Amino acid sequence: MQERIDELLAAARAELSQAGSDAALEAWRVAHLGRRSALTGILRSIRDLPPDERRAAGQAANAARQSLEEALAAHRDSLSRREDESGADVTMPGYPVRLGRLHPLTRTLREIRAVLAPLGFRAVSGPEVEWDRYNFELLNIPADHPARDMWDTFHLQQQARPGDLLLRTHTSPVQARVMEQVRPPVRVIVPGKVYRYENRDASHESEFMQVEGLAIDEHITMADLRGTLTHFVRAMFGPDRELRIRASYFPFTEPSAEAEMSCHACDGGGCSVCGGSGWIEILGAGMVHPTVLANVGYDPEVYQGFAFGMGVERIAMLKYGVTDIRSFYRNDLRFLRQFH
Ligand code: FA5
Repeated sequence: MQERIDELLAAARAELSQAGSDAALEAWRVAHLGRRSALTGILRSIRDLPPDERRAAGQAANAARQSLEEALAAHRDSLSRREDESGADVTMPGYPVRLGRLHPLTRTLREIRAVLAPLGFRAVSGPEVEWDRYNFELLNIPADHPARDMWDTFHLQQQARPGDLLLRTHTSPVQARVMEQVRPPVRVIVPGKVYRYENRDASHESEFMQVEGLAIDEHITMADLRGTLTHFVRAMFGPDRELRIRASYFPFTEPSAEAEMSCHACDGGGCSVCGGSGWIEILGAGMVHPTVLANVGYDPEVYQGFAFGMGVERIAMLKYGVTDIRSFYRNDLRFLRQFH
């Protein structure tokens, strides 16, 4: 009996400490001291006990009742004192607290990292203000190479020269930085901001994010690239996605490829998301060019590898059905609140 009473007391006290208004106090009183409360039930059942137990049980239950009544009075008193001291009505409901959420690009970036990390890709970073040497030269794009036109560059000096500083136009310069520092095997991803002197439109930003991937070892082939990217699109967009690799051109890869996945909106049948083709381009990739390997001191006869570079906003647009890339950077809460 005493045990049951102790339990009731503990529960009632815990509840009382949460009561912050007159209404809550009254509800508590009815629940714990009212006619239908457990304690009143115990008091009533005492007459059914054997005579020699009645006295002790009666005393215990009455003492419990009294202690709860005192606790109630004390709590009521402290509530009204709190109100007096601050001059505020502490029983007034508070302002609702709005929970913050992760930005859709942060979520996409985290998801990309989470898909690639188990394959052994470690995330590294590099500078956004970069030397021409890393952004272009070491990547097999010497000065005056026509491929420089593929990246409209913000130069930090008047004229583009090999020793000049610029805002990196892609995350690929970090390939060279990593390879200069470590010996193979290499397996890294590089998430980061990149900048291009471009007109902004629904699918182009002048400041956006990329994730670069790089894997170098002794026996890496196109099949490894294909396997990695197939795993990536299935993990990001569902197990039914197919990967298609088409020939492309980047000066720092040979062969170069454009990876496309079967459209996740129509399953490859053709719709407005994929422009009717059933395929969506998701990234540029290829086998690292032997010249790039030699530039960083790797022997291209011994080591090979693959690299890829994707646009994070473009992946997020596909994932969330966003039709204008600029929405990500407008800070419009009506847009941002859609992403739970
Ligand atoms: C590159 O930047 C290469 N560095 C990618 C690469 C890495 C190829 C490693 C081979 C090996 P590209 O310019 O195509 O390639 O850009 C890669 C991705 O960035 C595009 O597929 C696209 O998703 C995204 N992207 C490019 N330009 C913009 C832009 N203006 N706004 C938003 N995203 C863009």
